Amino acid sequence: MSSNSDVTEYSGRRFTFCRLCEQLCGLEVTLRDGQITHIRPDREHPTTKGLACPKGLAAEEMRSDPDRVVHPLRRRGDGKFEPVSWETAISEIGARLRQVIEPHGRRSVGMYVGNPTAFNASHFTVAKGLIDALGTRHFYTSGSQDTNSRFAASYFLYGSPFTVPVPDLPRTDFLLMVGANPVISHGSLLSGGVVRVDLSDIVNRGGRVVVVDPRRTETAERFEHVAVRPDGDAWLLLSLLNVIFTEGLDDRSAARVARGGFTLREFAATFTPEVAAPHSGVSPDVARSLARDLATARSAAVYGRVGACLGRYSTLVNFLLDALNVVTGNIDRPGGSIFPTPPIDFWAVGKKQGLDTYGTTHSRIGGYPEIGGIMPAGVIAQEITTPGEGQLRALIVTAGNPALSVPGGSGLAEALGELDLLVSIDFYVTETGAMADYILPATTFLEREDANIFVMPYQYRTFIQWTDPVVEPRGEARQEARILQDIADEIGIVPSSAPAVRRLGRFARVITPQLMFDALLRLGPAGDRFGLRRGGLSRKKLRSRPHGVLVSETVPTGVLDKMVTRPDGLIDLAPGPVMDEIRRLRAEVDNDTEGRYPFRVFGRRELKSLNSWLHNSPTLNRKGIPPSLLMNPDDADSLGLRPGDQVQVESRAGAVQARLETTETVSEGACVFRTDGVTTAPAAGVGRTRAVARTSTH
Ligand SMILES: Nc1nc2c(c(=O)[nH]1)N[C@H]1C(S)=C(S)[C@@H](COP(=O)(O)OP(=O)(O)OC[C@H]3O[C@@H](n4cnc5c(=O)[nH]c(N)nc54)[C@H](O)[C@@H]3O)O[C@H]1N2
Ligand SMILES: Nc1nc2c(c(=O)[nH]1)N[C@H]1C(S)=C(S)[C@@H](COP(=O)(O)OP(=O)(O)OC[C@H]3O[C@@H](n4cnc5c(=O)[nH]c(N)nc54)[C@H](O)[C@@H]3O)O[C@H]1N2
Ligand code: SF4
Ligand SMILES: [Mo]
Repeated sequence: MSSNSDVTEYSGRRFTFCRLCEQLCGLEVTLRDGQITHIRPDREHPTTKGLACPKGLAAEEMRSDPDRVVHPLRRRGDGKFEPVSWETAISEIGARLRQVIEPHGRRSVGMYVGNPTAFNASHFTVAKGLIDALGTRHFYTSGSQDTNSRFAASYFLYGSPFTVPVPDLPRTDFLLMVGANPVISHGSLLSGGVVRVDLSDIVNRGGRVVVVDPRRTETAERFEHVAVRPDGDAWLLLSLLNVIFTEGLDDRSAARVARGGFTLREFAATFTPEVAAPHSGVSPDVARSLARDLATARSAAVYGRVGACLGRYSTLVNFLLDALNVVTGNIDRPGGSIFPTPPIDFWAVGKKQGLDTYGTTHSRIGGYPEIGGIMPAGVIAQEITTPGEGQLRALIVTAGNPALSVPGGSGLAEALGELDLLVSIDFYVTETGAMADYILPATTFLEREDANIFVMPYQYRTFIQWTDPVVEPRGEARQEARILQDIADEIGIVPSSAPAVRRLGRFARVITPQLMFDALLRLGPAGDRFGLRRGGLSRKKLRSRPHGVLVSETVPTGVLDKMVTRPDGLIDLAPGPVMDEIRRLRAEVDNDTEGRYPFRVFGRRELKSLNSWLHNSPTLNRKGIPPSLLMNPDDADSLGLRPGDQVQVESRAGAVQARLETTETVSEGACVFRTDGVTTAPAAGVGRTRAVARTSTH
């Protein structure tokens, strides 16, 4: 075994981890003369123990893909791209940024930071640093599409958007899982092992896993399924609270950690299972026994993910998930919902720097509150096209494909064309990159060092792994932190969120990401305190343990006082804006069922694709699979449609065509897009859709 220090001409094995999704599977990479010949799951990896999925194992295909961008590209007058040197690209981008900034100010520059930054610590840190140094409001991330409502709920509950509980999978007796499909997704805001295996272990120990989803998903199929109407979760969760309160099943000790319980009880009073059923699609009997089982389980955890973060009440839904954890006495307790305190607590650092904000500014368009400095990506198009002070004129997109991934993508793609400058940092010419003035080639995860920093706050086992690069970057690919640093240099700013670091000017570059990592680790809870604590960790020590270090099988509890940053130190179970959402829900007259758009549509993931990308690998090859729409056979019958029909799906946002598949796994009134290989599908959100009209038959 060796640490992966020397990457050229090496023959032998190297250990690293996949950075495509949050499971972060350990990989064993075999090289001959510096070339990768095999990738296998790492059998000695402490948390993933020799398991991985086809995506990670195909990482070399992605790396050596002939379509990959490996040199900086510049758009020519005729619209085609030509290779240019890094020097030219960076200095021209700098000049064009200055041309925008001089007349219009730094606030006319923005960034969109995509999903893969969650697996690249230095990348996100420098990107956020660049935004903070510019002082611009135009900071957008893929969080708009999948997580920001979770963060908002945390802000209202705990005082900080960064305080997010994680279900204690290794110890829980009862897991209620809302809108998540970890058998395919491998878990999100949930990491620390092979999630599928840890879920099965709950059942093997005699516990239960209940999946609330409008589709009988691969996860629901394996465990217990409660079919909910899409966007009906708030009704269901309120009815669970109703039963728990009226039957006196709530844990009285909750009052010690939370305020507002009485108000919440009053709000829940009208949401009896009978009242909720038509909206949630869950029968009163099922809701009642679910509430009782949840409240009386020895330990229980309520967890929700992307399905809980979509729809019209997503902040409320995320709030209710935790409210259930609190009133059943399961917050911050073994087997309940817990707050990891990882070896490097990135969020704690962010909190110290005052970055865990909500509503300190609002978007120019729509007046939406920022969360952690992030604005909703749905406004980007209008921010570009609407003249005025602070109009968005130059955008750097890094590791993202907003033209496909953001709701209303086609309008956004058009608006991107109006920018004075668009830069895409990516290793493909994506739908977004196709509109760019420059495409700058990034490294793949096999070509860069890293640690599991951003996933750590969501780990139910305390685990840390450092990896060096496994191979040299292809062509001229560079790491994003360096690319963004170089661009920042050109416009004379220091890309850091810390004002003290910005004051160092160019000297700030001596504080490398590696140095920062080492310092944060050594001073953190598992660190060696620079020699003061024997057996503690440092970067050097991690490099000598290439499979990573399992610091502890379980996460310590009893940390709530550190996590709640509200002034009175109590969790708020009745925050005003969230209670207003309950009023809005109650007042809602659900016209849509009878109206123009009777169906509710959402997306579906496939094992072998990843959001809008990863369609290029021959083994994963999902190209050529026609877009399809899944629907309950009864719904299809009532519309006179048959499987295989080409159908048109319309919503307020637009229309797409797809081939119809019918399946009992989809609840009535719901329809599901397979989003893989589909370039025209709407974002995987809950939308409204009109009667599906047949456009041709088979
Ligand atoms: N149609 C559709 N829309 C979706 C989703 C979907 O499944 N389908 N999923 C939703 C969800 S949950 C999310 S999180 C968002 C994601 O939204 P985005 O992050 O905007 O989109 P991704 O498809 O994840 O695109 C990632 C891009 O980064 C590139 N990339 C991959 N690795 C790296 C890297 O290491 N460095 C750099 N610089 N680039 C890299 C890929 O080539 C790809 O172009 O999309 C949401 N919208
Ligand atoms: N293979 C693969 N793995 C991935 C990804 C991928 O594209 N492919 N993407 C990665 C990313 S970026 C993320 S964020 C994670 C997501 O991880 P998960 O959240 O675990 O996965 P999703 O497939 O988004 O699951 C959302 C579920 O919500 C359901 N749903 C839709 N609407 C509703 C609703 O109104 N109520 C309820 N209760 N459920 C609803 C959907 O049917 C779906 O099963 O996966 C990651 N892993
Ligand atoms: S993409 Fe597959 S191999 Fe990579 S971390 Fe996720 S589950 Fe593991
Ligand atoms: Mo996501």
